[in-house]
Amino acid sequence: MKTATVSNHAQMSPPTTNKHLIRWVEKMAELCQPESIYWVDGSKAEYDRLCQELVDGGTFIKLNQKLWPGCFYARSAPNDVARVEDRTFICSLSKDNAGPTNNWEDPFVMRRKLKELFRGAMRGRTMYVLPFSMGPVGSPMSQIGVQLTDSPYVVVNMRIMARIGKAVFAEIDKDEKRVVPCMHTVGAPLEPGQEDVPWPCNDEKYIVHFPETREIWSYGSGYGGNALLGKKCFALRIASNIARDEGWMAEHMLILGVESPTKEKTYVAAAFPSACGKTNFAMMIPPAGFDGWKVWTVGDDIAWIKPDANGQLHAINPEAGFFGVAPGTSPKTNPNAMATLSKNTIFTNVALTPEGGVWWEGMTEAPPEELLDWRGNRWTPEIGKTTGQPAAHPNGRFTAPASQCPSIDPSWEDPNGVPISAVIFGGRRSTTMPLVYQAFNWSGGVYMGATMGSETTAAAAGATGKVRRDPMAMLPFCGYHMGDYFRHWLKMQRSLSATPRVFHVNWFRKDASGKFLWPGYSDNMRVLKWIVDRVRGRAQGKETPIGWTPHFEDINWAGLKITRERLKELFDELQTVDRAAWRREVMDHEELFLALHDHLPPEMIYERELLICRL
Ligand code: TSX
Ligand code: MN
Repeated sequence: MKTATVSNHAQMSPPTTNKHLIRWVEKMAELCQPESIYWVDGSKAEYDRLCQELVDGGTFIKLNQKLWPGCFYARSAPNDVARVEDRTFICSLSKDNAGPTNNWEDPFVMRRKLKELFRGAMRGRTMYVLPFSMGPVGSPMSQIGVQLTDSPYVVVNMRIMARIGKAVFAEIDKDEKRVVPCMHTVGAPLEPGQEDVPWPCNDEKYIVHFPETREIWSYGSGYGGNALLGKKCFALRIASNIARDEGWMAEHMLILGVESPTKEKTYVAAAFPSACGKTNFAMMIPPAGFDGWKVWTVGDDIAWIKPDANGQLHAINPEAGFFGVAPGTSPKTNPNAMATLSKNTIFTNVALTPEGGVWWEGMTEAPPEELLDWRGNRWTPEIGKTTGQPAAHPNGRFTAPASQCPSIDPSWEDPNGVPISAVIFGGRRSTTMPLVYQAFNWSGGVYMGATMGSETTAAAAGATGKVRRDPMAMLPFCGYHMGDYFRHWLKMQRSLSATPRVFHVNWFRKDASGKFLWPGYSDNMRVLKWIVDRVRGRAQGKETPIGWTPHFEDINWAGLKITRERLKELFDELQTVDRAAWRREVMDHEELFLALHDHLPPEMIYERELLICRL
């Protein structure tokens, strides 16, 4: 077998002494039959070379380097644009351990199926051996994986999203650290002489997790969460299993730090379902009237949270970049994201301008006169209007280094993480849910997270405006039974000297005429400050049946150009706890609980009874 097809690259012997790793690579190469094996060193030179090869092969377009320095543009195949939840499997030994919210297949049956699929799947391609660390290299909270992939697009994206290469091999060799093996193929072998396509993939897709043996096998997709295996597959589905066994938490949460004018720093972690603006919140800039306040970004998607020796929770962001949804991102909605993606960024499935720049819906007020859309077809505002087709795919993405974010927290790579004082849950709810309320205690907070939901938007499939339950925003990402996951959350309290305070926010409540009541974005700082003040024991809470809510006077309204009277009216409408609506809400919780009944912790039933009584 040949090694290293990467141009002008001398063959290296494996840059690791780990015999298990070398033997596994050999075994997998025998199965997948790649034309060559390439051990990824993670260097900038290697990255540049791979990007050039992707340009030469037609996968990448190099953007105008004056406008977008270091940036590349890719279009995926139209049948490979998002995660495939119905093709995602948790193959635990017992079906019961996967629970009713995951697809399950017998691990022996699935292994046989995967062997079949992977046999010869990399023919004509290079198999990259890609070592990665989720979390800073060497941090006691980090975890290591090695992904074997036949996609150079994956390698260059992973270099932004994780710590990869030589330093990780060194870490593996240091103390024979446990490594999570991650198999990935786009499932498009090349016969001799067959020409490649810009985005190889397979109609048949499998995203498979073996929680007991901590393995990931991904077949047929080159896109995002299906292919960058460190992210959703490892850092959430596999890590949630590791975390349960080891007494910590792997959560679908952003992490941010709030700095006050006195330089006091308070970190919070927040879970929101998709389409709620998680990245925008993580990078928020306080509004006028908040002089001296600053929001620092630690992460925008995943938090690994662990109690320290004193029973204080500490969190790391296991990622090194942002894989963010582009549409809707603009200098108005998220200036920090725009600065982050201004250079050294990979864009996928957005639109291309004639000048060699990128564009997406919501980036500017008016669209450019002419574009190539995410499929590569000519697009004008006129064509968009008549066809109803957007220029950028709604799930079009940027892959950008976190280090480029102007609000990146000075401690974002602290190997011990940052101390977490509050957990925030949220959803997109046009009714019922107030702007903000605080749970009475930890188990009330777990109930709050377990029952959270979000209204479906036009961007997702299915009926628009229906509340879909998404416990802790983990429905597609929890690698075991959701009922056991709630139990784990409850159990965490025992290893903590002080539990974080738990809050629920809703930026999306509407008035009777269907207008958003809350301006959102920067103004969310007003809510965040109340949360910090509550955590610090400085702000009053008003007791309601559902939890504590702020008094009007406890929110900083400085800088808003609305009369005090109108503001008070608005606030009262935003904070209304409509008992009738809430009784319906609690009835609705039963549906989820019935599905999980045999694993549901009794505390959840108890919390529900308490809530019903208070209503
Ligand atoms: O990200 C959002 N956030 C969080 C910001 C820190 N979005 C976008 C959601 C889709 C990803 C929001 N949309 C937010 C919000 O707080 N709020 C809204 C709803 C909204 C939309 C438009 C307006 C107001 C609210 N426009 C005007 O008031 C003019
Ligand atoms: Mn996410």
